[in-house]
Amino acid sequence: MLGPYRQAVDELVVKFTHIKQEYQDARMYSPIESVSGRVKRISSILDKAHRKGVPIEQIEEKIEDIAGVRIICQFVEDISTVVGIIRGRSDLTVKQEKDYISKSKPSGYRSYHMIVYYTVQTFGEPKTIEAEIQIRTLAMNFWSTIEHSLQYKYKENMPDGLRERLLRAADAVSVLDKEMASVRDEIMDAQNSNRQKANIVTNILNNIENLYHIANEREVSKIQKEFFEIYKKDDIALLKRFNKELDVLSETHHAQSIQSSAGRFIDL
Ligand code: 0O2
Repeated sequence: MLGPYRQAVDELVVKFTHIKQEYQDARMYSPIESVSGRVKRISSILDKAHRKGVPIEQIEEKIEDIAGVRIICQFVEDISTVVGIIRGRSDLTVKQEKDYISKSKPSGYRSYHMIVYYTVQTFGEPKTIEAEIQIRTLAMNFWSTIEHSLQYKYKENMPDGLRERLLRAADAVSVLDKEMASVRDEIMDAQNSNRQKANIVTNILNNIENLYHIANEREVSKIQKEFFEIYKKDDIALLKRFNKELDVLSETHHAQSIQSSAGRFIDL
């Protein structure tokens, strides 16, 4: 029974991870920080069915989170972007949304859940299954991971004192998310300029490596020294200018090497 659920989780994790990759390739901030998935263990499925009074033959119909995917975002604002992405996908049909962020659960749990229909192509025929997608921030995830393991330890008998401390911690998580949201632009600027710097440096190093194949070795090692000097200054504008100059130099050397090999061809 679990085969199609495993396939669905694997496929959905790949698909959402690729969305993050697409944002990165476009050099844009990704609302998705990380993606993970799991198929519920048989013992947990049976526990849940028992808890909810679901007969075995109705498990697939009534237990919506046999396949579970978790999407972690940096900021609360990113969650609605991810929800929009999921609503707009043609390979998913949203069955239900549960917003435990606007209104947290009595335990203090906060997260946005979407129950979706997803079709997998199995060996025999296509099979449409339900999957639960949990979308939450890094901070919400920290809280719920800890609280989940305590729930597991204490089952229904969590001591009152611990429960209260967890509720206070949930409030602190909420404050932390609000604080982070207020400095989101600053953080995103810092992340963007780090990413931009890393891209420029990669470009420069690629150019230097290529020049070693087509230009004079002494000239290239001079360029390399110059790059280290500029790099030490940690000035993105200088790096950008240097990168542009190298682009032009590489183009010129490349054109010269094409011309000379064409010349050799005509000589032959
Ligand atoms: P596991 O071990 O994570 O799989 P409902 O009838 O809709 O109220 P249901 O079907 O349990 O109840 O749905 P709900 O409430 O959306 O919860 C689904 C999953 O959300 C849970 O799965 C948990 O993963 C997570 N979750 C819900 N409430 C809490 C909470 O108070 N604390 C933590 N840490 N996680 C929570 P399972 O099957 O309970 O557990």
